[in-house]
Amino acid sequence: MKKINYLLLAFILSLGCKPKEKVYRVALAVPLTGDIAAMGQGMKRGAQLAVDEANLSGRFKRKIELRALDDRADPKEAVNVANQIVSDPQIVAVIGHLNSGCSIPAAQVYAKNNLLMVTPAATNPKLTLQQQESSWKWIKNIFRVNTTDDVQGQFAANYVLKNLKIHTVCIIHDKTPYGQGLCEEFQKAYSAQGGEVLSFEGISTGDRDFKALLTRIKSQEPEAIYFGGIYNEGGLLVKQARELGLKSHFISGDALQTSEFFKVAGAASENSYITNVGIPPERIPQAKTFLESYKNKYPNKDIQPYDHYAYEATNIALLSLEKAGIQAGGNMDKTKMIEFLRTLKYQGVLGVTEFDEKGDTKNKAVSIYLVKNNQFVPLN
Ligand code: ABU
Repeated sequence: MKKINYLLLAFILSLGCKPKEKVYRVALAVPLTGDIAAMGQGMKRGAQLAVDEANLSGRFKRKIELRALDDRADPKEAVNVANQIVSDPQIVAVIGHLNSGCSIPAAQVYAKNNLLMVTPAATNPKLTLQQQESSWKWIKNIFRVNTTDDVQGQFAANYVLKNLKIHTVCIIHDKTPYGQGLCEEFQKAYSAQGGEVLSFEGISTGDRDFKALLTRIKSQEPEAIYFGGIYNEGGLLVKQARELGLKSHFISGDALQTSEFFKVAGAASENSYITNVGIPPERIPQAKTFLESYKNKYPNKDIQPYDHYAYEATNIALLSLEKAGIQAGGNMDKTKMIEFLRTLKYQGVLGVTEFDEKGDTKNKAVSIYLVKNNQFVPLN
């Protein structure tokens, strides 16, 4: 009896000592809980699809794993998450973060550890500009597959003035690097072209009652409200504006191009103008295949604004691993992965991606949509 127990113990111990399977891991750092989790969860689905396809293709001798971490859209938590990521030796690259306010500080942690960062959503120009500064002592590891808010803000200002013939606006932003940054770019371009900005005010993320602000704005009679921020506050703003009888057009940016905006705003979302970076995916042949695969894998999920960006960023990181990162014995060379992307020309679901000297995509396309019956109808 005793001998059987020893054998059993030896067997259990041998299980515990079994060498761990070697894998290549891609990290995804986005909000997976909290107010904007819908967008982070969508990005996780996009990245997972890319990882699953890579495993099915048989291109890699080791399994690829996605490790998704929740930064809760909080810059401090993003740095904590970044430190967890760089302490995992099997991680080959990080995809993220969603928020510019998280991406900017987290990028330094990755740079100090030579880790490739491919950003699929953060639009504030400072993210990549910081690695051009003389104070940046580390490798230039940041690449971004989406264009930036200077481009998006200028596009919106131009469209609002020239196409919509709107000559007065009140601007509201959410005081984040994204929302405020986008509004500053819009304001600069709009004023430079002769548009009149009647007011420029900040709200806080998490605020729910905007009636006092909107009542003030109503008395200014702007032809439009331009909002820089995310769908929760944007949805509530337009809903409460309509409840107050404010008829001004409502115009905003990429973080409102989600069905979550319709859920928050209800019927008040109708006729809103929303810009997003990039070309509508339906118009890109490679994206059609992605959209079909996404629908097959996640039949009950609405695609969120950055899911195809997360898919593309993950594919680009995996390509750099395959072509430059894997050395003899399967070990990784993280610096070679970063260097590889400097000369990349990639045809994917976003069209052609090539990176400029800052690490930003050269694809500067911006689209504008009109909301009709809970659909985003492209206008350009
Ligand atoms: N691009 C909009 C949402 C993410 C950001 O903070 O940039």
